[in-house]
Order: sequence, then C-alpha cells, then structure tokens
Amino acid sequence: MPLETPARIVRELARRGYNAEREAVTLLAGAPDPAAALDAAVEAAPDDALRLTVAHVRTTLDADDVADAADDVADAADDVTAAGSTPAGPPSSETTSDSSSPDSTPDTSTEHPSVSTPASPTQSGTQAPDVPVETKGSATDGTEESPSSTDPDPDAGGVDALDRTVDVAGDVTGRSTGTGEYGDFVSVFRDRYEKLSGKLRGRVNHRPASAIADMPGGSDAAMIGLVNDVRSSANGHWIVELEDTTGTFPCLITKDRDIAPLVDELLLDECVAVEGTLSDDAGIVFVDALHFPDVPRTYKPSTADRHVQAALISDVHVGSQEFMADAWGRFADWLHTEEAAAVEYLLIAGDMVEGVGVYPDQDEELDIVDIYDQYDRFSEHLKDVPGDLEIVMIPGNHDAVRLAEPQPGFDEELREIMSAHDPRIVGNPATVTVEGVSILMYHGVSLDEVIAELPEEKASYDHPHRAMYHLLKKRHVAPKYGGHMRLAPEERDYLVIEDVPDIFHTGHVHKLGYGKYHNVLAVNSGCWQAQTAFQKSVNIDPDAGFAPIVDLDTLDLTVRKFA
Ligand code: D5M
Ligand code: FE
Ligand code: ZN
Repeated sequence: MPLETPARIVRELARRGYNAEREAVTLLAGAPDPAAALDAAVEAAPDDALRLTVAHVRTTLDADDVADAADDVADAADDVTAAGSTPAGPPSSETTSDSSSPDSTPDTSTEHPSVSTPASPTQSGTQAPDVPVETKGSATDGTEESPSSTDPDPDAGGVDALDRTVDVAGDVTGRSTGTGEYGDFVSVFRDRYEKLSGKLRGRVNHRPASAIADMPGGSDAAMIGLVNDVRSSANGHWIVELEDTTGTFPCLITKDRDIAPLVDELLLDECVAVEGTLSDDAGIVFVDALHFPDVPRTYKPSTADRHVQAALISDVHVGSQEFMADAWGRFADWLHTEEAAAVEYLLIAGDMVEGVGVYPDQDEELDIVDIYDQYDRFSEHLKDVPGDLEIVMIPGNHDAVRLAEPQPGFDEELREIMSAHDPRIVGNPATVTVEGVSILMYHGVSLDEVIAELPEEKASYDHPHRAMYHLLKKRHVAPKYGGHMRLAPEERDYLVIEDVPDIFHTGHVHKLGYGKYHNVLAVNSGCWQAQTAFQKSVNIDPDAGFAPIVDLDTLDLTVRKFA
C-alpha cells in the first residue's frame, strides 16, 4: 500500500500492532522510500515494543538519510496540510461565524450566568486560503480578549509521553452498586442533597423543613432543599416546594420580585436555598433571596505549565450513513501536521458510533448494522489520528453501555475492539485531569431537557454552552430525573459537580458552542454526522466537522473546520 500520508503510515503501523510517536511518523513520511523505512524501523524495534519511537526510525536511516529526511519534514507537513485539511469546497465562513460565536447578550441579572462574548471570529491571516477556517479568541465574561498566538512551541514537539498526566475522578466504572430498588433512589437523592446543600450551608442560616413548620409566624426563615414542585398560584405568583431529609415546605416567590425570573431556570430535583419570612400562619415562606450552589465568580482555573493542546470532540456516529468520513480524514491528517504539533490529547465526549435501536426508524439510516462492526470501523478511523495522541473517551446515548446515567465505560469486549490506540476509557460523566487542567466530560443528554425547560434566551440549541452554564450553576450535570434523562440509582450521586472543573466538555446536541462561565470554559463540541432525516424533520441543523482545540496553558480556544 502506498504510504504517502502520515495517516496511512499510522494505519499501517497499527495494522502491525504498533502505536507510534508522532515525530517517528513524520520522519518515516519524510524518508525517500517511506514503505522501506517503515519495514526497517519495525524490524529494528524490539519485539516487545508497543510504540515505534524516533530512535527506532533513526537507527535504520543512515546519517545522510536522516539529514535528508529532516529537510523533507517541512515539505511533508505542508503536503499534509494541503491534502489533509482542504475542505471539499471553500470553507463556509457563514457556518463558522454563526456557530462558533455566541452572541453578546449582556447579562443584566446578578444571578443569571453571564453570557460569554468571544472576540469576533477572525480568519487566520497566516494561512493559505484553502486551509481550514479558524476562529480564534477565547470566550470571556463579557470582555474581549485579543487572540493569542497558537503557534506551536517549537520545543513542545518532542515531549516524551511520560510528561503527560491523565487522572480520572468521579467515574462510576467498576463501582456501580445500584440494584434498581427503591432504596437506591433514596440513597442517590440523599447523597445529592448532602453534597449540594454543603455548598449552600455557609451562605444561609437554614433550618430543616420540619423545624420551620414549628417556628412562630413572621420569623426569618431559610431552607435548603431539592425542588419538589413548581406551580403558579391563582394570582400569578410562584410556589416552589422544597424538600429536605425531614419533609417538604412551600415557598412563595411573588411575580413582581427581582428574583421572579429565576423561577424560569428551576428544574425539578435541583438543590437551591431560599431566605425569607415565614407567613403569619407559618404555612409558607415569602422568599426574598434564592441561591444556587453555583461556581464562585472568583474561580481561578488551573492551566498547564507548558504549551500543549487538547482537541475536544464528540458524536462521531460511525456506522451512520451520515458519518462524515472525509471530514474525519481531513481532521486526522491535520493532526499529523506541524500546525497540530501541540495537540497531544484527544477527548471524545460520547457517541463514538451510531448504535442500533436508539431512536425509532434509525435502522433505515445505518451504514453498518452490527454494533460490533460499528466499533470495529470506529477503531479503524481512530487509527488515522497520530499514534502518540493520548485519547480519553466517555460513552454517550448511542453507545453500547447502559443508557441510564452515570454510564460506566465500555466493557472488555468493546475495549478490546478499540485497543489499537490504547485509549483511556472512562464513564459518563468523569472528570479527567490533563496536565493539571481538570476537564469535566459529560455526554450531554440533559442539555435537551435544559433547553426544553428554560426560556430561549437562557438556553437554546444555537447557544448550547448557555445550557451548560446552568448545569455549572446548579452544580449537577443532569438535575431533572425523568423526561430524557434516565438516572441509574446508585449509592452516591455521580452526577453532582463536586469540584469546579477548569473546562466543561459536552456534546450530544450536535451544535458547536463555547463560552466562559465564571472563568470555567464550557465547550459543546459539534459532531461528525451530517443532518439525519429525523434532524431534518425537526429542523436541527448540526454543526458537523468542527474540532475545537483548547490551549491547556491559557484555556484559549481555536475552532477548526474540516467539513
Ligand atoms: O442526538 C442529537 C440531537 O438530536 C439531540 O439534541 C437529540 C436529538 N435527536 C436526534 N434524534 C432524535 C430522535 N429520534 N428523537 C428525539 N431527539 C432526537 P443524538 O442522541 O446524539 O443523536
Ligand atoms: Fe450524538
Ligand atoms: Zn447523544
């Protein structure tokens, strides 16, 4: 097989059972005869080597060849840029500016999450016209930040894989205890209450529901509880019923209060605190203040101490007729270029494959009908990306794991199928700490719920990151149980956002959106699946073929388009 691109070289190495350092692949690609060089390098590698290194390649190329190869590296990289990332047609700047620029609706309410305003997308002036469109500029809390350089640090390219660190927390994989019995639901909600009330306790002088009922009418009263019911009274006020471990208590939010618009944001089962005055008959609390567990406004995210980047993607949907293999190929080829030298991590937030029987009539649009064959093909596509990329993946609702959240990571059989690239497979959700930067990865099924329940300006498919802001504010990735969201009863609530992440990464809604909420970078990656018949019927216009790339040392985001 001709080995004219790094992607082909990686594929060939993977076929022979090797991962490879990116530099090794680049060297091979630059050799006068890549196929012969690959053969020789494989020959030279020790039998037990899993990863082909630069050293293996170098020993097989004599000194002259090495010099030649080094000269050719730049050319090879240029070729790949042209061949690998040129969109089929001219890049659509319209799609890019539409989809990667959250609007700048000013945040008027103090409680409302501030809406991010990234610098307006600029097309990189340093690129040839036929390379992917790039929008730069970090999303910020209302202020523009000048685009920072994303030029790869020349020193970063040769970083040993040992410098990399990936830690995982909050993953249910291997720890699921749920038996599906009623008692488990009691424990999961009790744990939710414990964890989230802990975040509110210092802010209000709260009393249990049972004690409030015994307080004299007219007393100051505060309570922390899970939202049990929200209904409107005959004259248009809101009655929010809160529940704690001792019982429930009704709280009245009058329609003309400044906090009344916050009632729109409430989801059943989320945890909030109220402060107010008990009515004369001690039957209801008149609410003056409503608090969410929230992220402190002063939150200071951690950053990596070297220039290194992560690509945040999701919703690959291999096996669907709409899977965009060409766009994926361009993305994979781009990852082999010098321009992508700092991209050392690839995080995939669920829906690797299209799955089977996920939605009615889905089978009519399947390209691959067998679920294992879908993972086989996905694994083949994964081999296109550089062998030395560190890959972390969580499952989504199309994947072959239980649908109820938290979802455990893939089982042994699926891990085996996807083993060529040795990805780090964790559950949904999970917090992955990469080079000191914590990234909460969650597939995002609850985003459908948040978007359906909240008013358009607070959360919509066109601004999925705003829906994510509300999850951060509620400190829970899927507050409302029921509807779209299936909750697996467990002893503890893995869906609580216990620690503030530096980055929150979701997918699922197939729309690209990003912004910062109290300094936390929220990124909803798009997808690699063109519009399906269902999506057409309901007017979902997916953002397909985009790869958001985050600088882990600055948390700046660059969106690249490959479709
Ligand atoms: O879902 C992608 C998006 O499309 C997500 O917002 C749900 C929505 N979707 C897609 N297909 C359906 C059907 N058949 N019913 C309801 N909602 C749907 P994903 O699960 O990633 O394909
Ligand atoms: Fe999806
Ligand atoms: Zn999904």
